[in-house]
Parts: sequence; C-alpha cells; structure tokens
Amino acid sequence: MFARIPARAVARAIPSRTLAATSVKAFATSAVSKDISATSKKDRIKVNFPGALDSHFSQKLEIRERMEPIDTFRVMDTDGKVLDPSLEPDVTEEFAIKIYKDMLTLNNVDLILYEAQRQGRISFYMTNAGEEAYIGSAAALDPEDEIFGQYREAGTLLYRGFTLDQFMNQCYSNDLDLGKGRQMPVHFGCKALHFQTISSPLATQLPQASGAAYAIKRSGRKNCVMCYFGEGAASEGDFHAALNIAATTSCPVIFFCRNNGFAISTPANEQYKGDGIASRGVGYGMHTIRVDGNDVWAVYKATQEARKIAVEQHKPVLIEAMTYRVGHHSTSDDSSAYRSKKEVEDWKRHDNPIVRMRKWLENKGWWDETKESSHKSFARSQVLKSFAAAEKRKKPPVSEMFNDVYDKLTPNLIEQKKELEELIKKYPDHYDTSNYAPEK
Ligand SMILES: Cc1ncc(C[n+]2csc(CCOP(=O)(O)OP(=O)(O)O)c2C)c(N)n1
Ligand SMILES: [Mg+2]
Repeated sequence: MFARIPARAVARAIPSRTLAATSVKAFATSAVSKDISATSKKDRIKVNFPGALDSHFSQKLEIRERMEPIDTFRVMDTDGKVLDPSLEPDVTEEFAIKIYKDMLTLNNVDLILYEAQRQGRISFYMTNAGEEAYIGSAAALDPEDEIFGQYREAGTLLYRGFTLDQFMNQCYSNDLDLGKGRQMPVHFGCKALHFQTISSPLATQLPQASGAAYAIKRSGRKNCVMCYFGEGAASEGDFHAALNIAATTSCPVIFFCRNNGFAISTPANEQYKGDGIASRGVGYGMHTIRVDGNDVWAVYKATQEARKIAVEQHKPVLIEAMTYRVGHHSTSDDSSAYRSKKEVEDWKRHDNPIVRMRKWLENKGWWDETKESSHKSFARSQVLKSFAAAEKRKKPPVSEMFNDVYDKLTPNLIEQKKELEELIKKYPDHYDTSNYAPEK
C-alpha cells in the first residue's frame, strides 16, 4: 500500500478514533498494530515523506547501528592467481607491462627522493609504497578525464606521461618546475595531462572535483573527474559537502578513497566507527564499490565500471580501495613511534601489490627475472639522471614570486617588487641571488 499523504494512509490503516490528535509519528509507534509490524514489507504501508521516499511504517522501534559490511572485490589472490576465470583481465601484454613498469619506476622515484630528503637535498617527500596498485585506476581512465589528487598518487601522473625530469624539477623547485617553485615537493600539477595542482589542506580537492564534474556535464564532454583522497581526509567537512553536491546534482565524478589504514599516526579504527568510507557513499545515495586496493586488476575493473556509470549516466561513484601505507606518512614522520616494524614487514611480505602483479605477469609468461632486473636498473639510472640534472638547475627568477597572483601585477605588487629589488641591490650579502635564474 502506498500513501502520498501520510494522514490518508493512516486513515486507511486504523480506526478513526486512534487518529484523534495524533501525528503520523505517534501512529507509527502506537499500540494498535502489532499485527502490522508482523507482516512483510509488501503488505505494510509505504510512506512518502518529502525527506525519505521509500520507507515503510513500522511499529517496531528499530535502533540500527550497523549494516552488513560491504564486500571487498578482488580479482587475484596474493599469488597473482585469478580466482574466477570470467574475471581474467582482457588486456594486451604491452598494456599490462606498462602498468607494471610504472609501478616499479614509481618505487624507484620514491626510494631516491626519500633518500635525497634525508640527505637534505630536497625539503620534503611522501612515498607511495604499498599503494602502487592505484596505478590500475589511472589505466582505466581516458587521458582527458580530469584528475584531482591528494598527494600520494604520483603514479597516476607517471602513467599519463609526466616525465622523470618533470618530477625532479618539481621536487627541486627549480626554474623548469611547472609550478614555478611555489609549491612544496610532491605538490605536482600538469595542465597538459589534466592533472590539477595538489593542495596541502586536506580535502580541498573534493568539492572542486564535484564542481569540475558539473562543468564537464554541462559542456557535454564525454569525460569524468577522478578525485583521489585518503580515508583521513574523509573526516573533513569538505568530503561530505562534495559527495552530497555530486549526488544531488548528478555529477560525473569518481571519488577514489585510498584507505591505507592511517592518517599520519591515527589508525583507521580511531578515525571512524562505521564500515569504512564505502558505507558513506551508500548514505549519500551513490553507487559504491569496495575493492582490494593491492590488486591492480580489481582496481582497474572497479574504475572501468565506475567510469561507465559516471560518463554514461552522469552519476558519481565512490570507490574505497583497501590498502596499507607501508612507508612513513612523509619525511616529517617516523611511524615506528606508533606501529610495529613487524606489522609493516608482514604487509610488505604477504600482500604486496607489486609482487602480486609480477606473479600474474609471470604466470602469463610475460615477465621473468631477467626483465625484472633489467627494468629495475634502467629505471634507477633514468631516475638518477633526471635527479642530477634537476639538482644542478637554478631556482626560478626572483620576480616569479609576484607573477600569476593576478592576471596582471596590481599597484601594490608592483610597489613590493620594486622594494625587494632595491633591498637586494642594497644588501647583496644578505640577499644572495646567485642560485636564482636571471630575470627574463
Ligand atoms: C585541513 C588539514 N588538516 C590537517 C592536515 C595535516 N595532515 C596532512 S596529511 C594528514 C593525514 C591524511 O591522511 P589520509 O587522508 O588518510 O591520507 P594518507 O596520508 O594516509 O595517504 C594530515 C592530518 C592538513 N594537511 N590539512
Ligand atoms: Mg590514510
């Protein structure tokens, strides 16, 4: 039975004397209807309040704390064996090897830049170790889908063709850095590759992603937005605003949560009480997938399906990729203060996304020890070459500090710039500009 106006439904269901001076809510908990609560949903009264369209009246006071936990989709086991033959990835050798090589290269970039920070050669770094399988998500996108990242997704840029020189120039803030030296290391951005510049304040990118997706929808482009974030960022208000606006305005955006178990030192079980982040997607009325984030092919397949929903139906999708942050949070962190080394080693050994992918490739006969060591040494030499070249370059010209705040320099900026030039001239010992590129 269906009641557009609740009072009418009430009138049909119970004797009129019970209606006197009662609200619909009072009816729902009244003593009349033991028999109604005992009946199945299809015989019960469907109620259509403006705020909840598919509820049924019930005389059983239900206080719900949990829903059934959402399953985690996987394709391969930890030995790289595909568990259901119908899920065997339908991909070429070249495509699979490109993904794997990018995972290995990313690992090399991480190792070298992490050490460089430890030696004081760059100011900061964040590694991707343990989470490399997210490259599978980049592989499922169209190159013109817009990416909004958090900071631990450099592999998506690598997949799109960001060069090792570009990575190193950014981390060194030199004169070739696309961001003109104005950002901390790892805050990459690349217009040509449709990768929006990273922002340090957590969750900034989420409402921006919803807005960009709305713009894409209006433009008629057959693209979507991919928005990466960590489970820690999902505690920010902006996460909720972003999901709700995307759901209510039907935006083609994929929210990709890397749930790596930690927000710096705070473990996931102290961050939230619900069923991960995925349960929140359902809460916002959004298509939601939970996936094994250490399984490249599961991540690839989940993103392919999410992209179809986003682009063809103009609907947002939330993907929660379950993984583990193997490295420290950043070079400013020492994770041995809040988790055991053994726990980290166990993850590395037993559920390593790179090893799983390598085993899958080996099972196909597409990879072996010779290829592994040859790519590893090639990647290492290329990374070191770019690293050395970037380190030698000067910082961007001093005047770049004033550019791009506005389209043209405003009178106060012109004044400040002049003042700085005079100071540099007057006190050359205090303002050594020899490490800055000459003004153009
Ligand atoms: C608004 C805001 N609050 C706090 C921070 C400090 N902070 C930087 S990263 C981080 C943890 C984020 O964890 P998560 O989103 O899970 O990403 P992960 O580092 O695990 O990849 C925090 C608290 C920040 N950058 N911005
Ligand atoms: Mg995290």
